[in-house]
Amino acid sequence: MGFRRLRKESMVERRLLLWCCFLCFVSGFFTSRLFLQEGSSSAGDGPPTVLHGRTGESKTASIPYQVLSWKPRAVYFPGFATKEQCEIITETARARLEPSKLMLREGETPENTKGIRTSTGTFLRASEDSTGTLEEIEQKIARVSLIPRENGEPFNVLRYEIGQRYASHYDAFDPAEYGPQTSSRVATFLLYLSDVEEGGETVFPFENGSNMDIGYDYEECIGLKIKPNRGDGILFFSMFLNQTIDPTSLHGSCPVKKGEKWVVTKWMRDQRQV
Ligand SMILES: O=C(O)CCC(=O)C(=O)O
Repeated sequence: MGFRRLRKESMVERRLLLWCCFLCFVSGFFTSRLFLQEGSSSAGDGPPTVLHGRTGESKTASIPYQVLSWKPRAVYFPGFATKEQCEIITETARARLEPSKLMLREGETPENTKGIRTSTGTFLRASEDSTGTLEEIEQKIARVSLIPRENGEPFNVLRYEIGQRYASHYDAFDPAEYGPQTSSRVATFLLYLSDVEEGGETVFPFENGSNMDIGYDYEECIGLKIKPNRGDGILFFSMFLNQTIDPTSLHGSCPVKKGEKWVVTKWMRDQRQV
């Protein structure tokens, strides 16, 4: 009797175990299907998306771009900001403009470098703009560059009036010329806040290695020239992937001949800035 009872009990236990395994399998199967359906929206209207990480985005984005050059690595973004966003940035900066400054090498003074950078400008943090526009632009720059927002310097809004310019220069500061640096500017995003009737192009004189062996005069506007167009942006890298300065990233702003140029610069460094 006792033996029979024992056998019956162990059969019940085995069945229970089998049921548990079956239920685990079925619930696992359906849960994974549910996740996969969430991640892949091919059944919906928009383009298909994939599962994303905690810091990723749940939707695909269409941000048009054109590679301008590989030497330096430079990309153009048409329609990066709206007309209204450009106006908000310009008006926030207008009352605060001061003569633009330069980082000085040893032996350089504000007097003997006069004329290199003749624009006026101001620095603005995204938090200083209550409309949230700078915040939106900063986020979008981080998304297209994949450089975290924390690595960006405050925005530098610049106004160039007729005849004003920025002679060709590097954004990355070579420690051999500028002394030890705690971090380096690796990339720059320029957002044009206005059109310019004539002149005012951003210029890359050494694009693809051109003009490097002619004793180039840093004030000359030759090479790859980009005409400012309100709302459009350019991203370029001043450093190679091995963290040395890309000599072809030399760039400047040609003098404005007709009209006025407004642009906002976001320099991005290899170390967090905040
Ligand atoms: O105004 C431009 O187009 C270029 C500005 C620039 O070179 C800079 O701010 O470093």
